[in-house]
Amino acid sequence: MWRQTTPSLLTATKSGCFRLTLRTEQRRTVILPRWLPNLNLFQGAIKHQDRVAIIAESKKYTYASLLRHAAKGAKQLKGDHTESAVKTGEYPPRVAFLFSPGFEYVATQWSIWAAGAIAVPLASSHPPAELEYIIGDAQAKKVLYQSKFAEKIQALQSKFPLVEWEEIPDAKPSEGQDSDSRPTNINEEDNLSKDRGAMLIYTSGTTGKPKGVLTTINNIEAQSTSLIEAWKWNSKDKILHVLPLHHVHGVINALTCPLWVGATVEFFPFDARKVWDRWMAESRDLTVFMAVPTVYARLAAEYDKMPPAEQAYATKACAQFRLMVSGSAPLPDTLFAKWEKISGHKLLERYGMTEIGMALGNPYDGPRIPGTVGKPFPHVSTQIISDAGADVTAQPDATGELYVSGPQVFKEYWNKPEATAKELQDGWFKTGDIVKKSEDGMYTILGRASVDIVKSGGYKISSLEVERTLLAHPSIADVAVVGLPDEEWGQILAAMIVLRDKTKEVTVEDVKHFLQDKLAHYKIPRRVVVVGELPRNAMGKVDKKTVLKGF
Ligand code: MCA
Ligand code: AMP
Repeated sequence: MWRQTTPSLLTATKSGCFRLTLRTEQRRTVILPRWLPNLNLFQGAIKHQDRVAIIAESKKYTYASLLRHAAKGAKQLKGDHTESAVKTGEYPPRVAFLFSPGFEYVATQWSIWAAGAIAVPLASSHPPAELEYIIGDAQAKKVLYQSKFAEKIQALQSKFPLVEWEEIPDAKPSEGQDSDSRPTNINEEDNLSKDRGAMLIYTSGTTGKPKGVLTTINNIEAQSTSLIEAWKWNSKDKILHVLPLHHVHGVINALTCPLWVGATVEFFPFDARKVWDRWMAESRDLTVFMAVPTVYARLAAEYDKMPPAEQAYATKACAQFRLMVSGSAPLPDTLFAKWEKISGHKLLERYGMTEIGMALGNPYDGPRIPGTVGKPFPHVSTQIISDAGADVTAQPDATGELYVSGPQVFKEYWNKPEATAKELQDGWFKTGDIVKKSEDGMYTILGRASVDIVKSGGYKISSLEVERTLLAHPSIADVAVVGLPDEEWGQILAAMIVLRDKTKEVTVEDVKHFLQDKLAHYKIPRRVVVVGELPRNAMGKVDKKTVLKGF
């Protein structure tokens, strides 16, 4: 029985914890827990504390470590505001964060969620101009960043005098016994409204600059649990994660899903040869892999370079996987067949979008049909709406735009009520993708309704954004940007240019040089032609079908 005779002392320990020392007749020390709000993601992680959550650069980090960093980070974030300011309101503060894929990225993301703020992931590959746009558009209150990006951040700080900037030190791996024994608990009373904004991911649209897609805690939960059910994610899984962490594919499918169930995520910067080496390592401990078609094309090309004996070894190594998924862009039938020959796996092709998470997928158990993207995932509803506005969902092979509804569908475009009202009506999101459905219910994606959207290496690019940026080039009078079919990249960007001064020249290198500090590298055209004038239709609009033929 505790008997307090003198006031208690709260002291900070070296590891950053707090120790409550009660002055009693018999002195004892009680370690106070750290607290996290009552979110299902954290509830799940609490059950798996001793398991490895993250591996990065061969260092291992347990769920206990992740929870502790999340709780500590959340406390620091909330320190800037009163608790209620963070936790109430439809639009909590936006906290942007710039980290490479690794433990610190995840710990920071979780701490932002635990603080009740909106996580805005920034891409480390983006030039300052793209970061500036996102920080400004999201009206970020705070930007957290890893020390290695300090220089990149410095270039931005003067532009945002009201934003708070904080460098986050790298975490120590949890080797053996964790030095910090303070437990992390869930505060069951601390319920965040699940309909509040939780993540803002920027995606290109037909109107030019990227739009912020705001998803709520409910959306993230629905997107994750639907895939967990469909793909049988479980705590024994280990995924090799090679994708960027500023898009849904990398953030939800390959990261939040495994962490939801207590599985292990091993981050691995994509390099085809190194990925094969990792797969061929003795451990054979991986179970899931997912990527965009370009990644599979690169892996297949690397396989082709191996001598026959190594190829046989590589093929055998692929048996460790229970699931290999392709998505974000069309998977060519030839690549599907080639990959099956190489790995013995029929790739599970699925279809999704930043605004809706994953909508359609080939079956986990059952035939995977190349060229199709399967049927709606659990809890997803779909409709096909014809050009004339008729619902043709029930008519086999009728084409139309895909509409999607369900708990996965985002809340709104950030600060763009008109765009939200246009694309999201009565809970149905208009995807802009033209589809058809076969008699047995399998969907095929036929293409985009707009030629101004290009998919290259799995990244969505607005040709209008690239055109507008190129028009600032002093020698360029007019420009049309299109996506050319390409085996490796799906599409590659190409620019048809009209010069101000016909005696001058503009090359691909000039274009690259001009754009590299303005746009992400995947938005840079790889082909350039100079013409006297752009082909236009009777209305004076650039005729992009004719532009395509000019390369
Ligand atoms: C890079 N290069 C390109 C492109 N990107 N060339 C043509 N088109 C491109 N788009 C060139 C570079 O200039 C360089 O050439 C060389 O290729 C290698 O560049 P690097 O950046 O190193 O390429 P990489 O790192 O190997 O990247 C390829 C990649 C990457 C791994 C396929 O693009 C990637 O991670 N893509 C995934 C994107 C993604 O996750 N999308 C999901 C969004 P040089 O050496 O001559 O300079 S869609 C989504 O989230 C929805 C919800 C969904 O459905 O999933
Ligand atoms: P994003 O806006 O970057 O999330 O990209 C979403 C877009 O990627 C969709 O609207 C589709 O056009 C395309 N997409 C995703 N998965 C597939 C797929 N399996 N096949 C064809 N297109 C896809």
